Amino acid sequence: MSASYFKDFETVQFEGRDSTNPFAYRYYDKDRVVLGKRMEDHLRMAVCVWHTFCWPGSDVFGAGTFDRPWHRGANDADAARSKREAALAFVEKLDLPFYCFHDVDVMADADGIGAFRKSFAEAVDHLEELQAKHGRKLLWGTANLFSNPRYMAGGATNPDPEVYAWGASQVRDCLEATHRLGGANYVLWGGREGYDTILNTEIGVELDNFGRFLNLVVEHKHRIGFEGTILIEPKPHEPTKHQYDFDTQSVFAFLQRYGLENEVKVNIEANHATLGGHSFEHELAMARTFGILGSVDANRGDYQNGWDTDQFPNSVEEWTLAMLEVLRAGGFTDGGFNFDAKVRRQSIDAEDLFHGHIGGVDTIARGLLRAAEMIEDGALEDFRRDRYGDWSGSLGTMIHDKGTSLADIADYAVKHDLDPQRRSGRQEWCENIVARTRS
Ligand code: XUL
Ligand code: CO
Repeated sequence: MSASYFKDFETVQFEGRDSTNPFAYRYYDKDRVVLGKRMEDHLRMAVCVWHTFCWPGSDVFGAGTFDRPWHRGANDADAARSKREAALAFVEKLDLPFYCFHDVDVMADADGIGAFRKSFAEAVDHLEELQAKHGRKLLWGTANLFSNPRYMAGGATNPDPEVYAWGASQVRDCLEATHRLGGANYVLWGGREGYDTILNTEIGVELDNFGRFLNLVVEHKHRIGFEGTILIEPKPHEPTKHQYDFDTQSVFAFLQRYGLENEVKVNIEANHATLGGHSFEHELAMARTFGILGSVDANRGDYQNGWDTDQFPNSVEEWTLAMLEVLRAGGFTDGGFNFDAKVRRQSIDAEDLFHGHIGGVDTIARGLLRAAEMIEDGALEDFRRDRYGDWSGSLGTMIHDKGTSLADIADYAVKHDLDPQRRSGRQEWCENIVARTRS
């Protein structure tokens, strides 16, 4: 039932910015070399299985609208198989290199820990075949420790150690599966690792258990020889009122507290950044600064809505600023851009899945071209460097010297009768550079 789902669609190809074909890329030209690297290698784009193949188009007020063939009955072995086949076929039709999944996205429903493990193992065998058949790779795998009612009070932060142990079983299996499938990263998004009210929550116990869990995951990664990166995905809230992995700065503090700052990086999601009261580029810049920029979940929120709308990226300006940060960070090593995005509930046709992804791919590709243009032009980078240039002068060096005290610096100011002159930050000039970029 699934092999035919995309039969009316050709593989999407680059046709250039003058193309009128809605099923072509206008900016994403995978072999084009930008700043010394092929576009495909810069962007490492991935399709996510959950929004694109599992979500039926339901919302809190209404049932699914999509009528995908694999959703017509129970999520049994046949349906799960069809869904996997459709997913990998779709990634190939888009000619993108990667996909991402949660354990529960790719398997048939199963009750009980033994049946769950068996069902997931069957899915992984099949995914291995499908990856070879369609020539696609796994950007990351992750275990879903938030949907099943057992996780209502969290996985690794649950008051009940039996739930914690169930979560350990899922994560062990999913990490090993990711390793076997050649995944480049392993993600942990702690959707329910937080609280709904402090009245019933021992934050200290929960954080320590969470830190221990992450240490155990890292230990297991090394034990099995997985060389990919372990990533935490920050989000401030939803479904919990407060999620412990609130944003990149909170995650970095958490990693330092539990001794993991050299082991774990972040998977930054655009919509999570804005939910946290930050811009997308703020989160990327913060991760770059701490040296923990791992990967990105590509999507966007809505300026009016205060929840995770997970729409496809469509703002070239936002993605220009984002790509500037990714390039400043030196680009991805294991990471990439995963479309953690879903078409709207009224976009019910197979072709809508193409429009969503094609638009997102081109927005990101154009952001890359524009950011590369700004880097090559150099004016913005030069201005920023010059702005801090005095820090390599004599006073800056003296301040940084470990032997210098607060009093030494204060005495310097008094002795030289310092009267610093104000210098423009040239914000509008900087913004005009972005707006005038031609690519
Ligand atoms: C939820 C979210 C997740 C993670 C993976 O907001 O972004 O889909 O990306 O669990
Ligand atoms: Co995400």
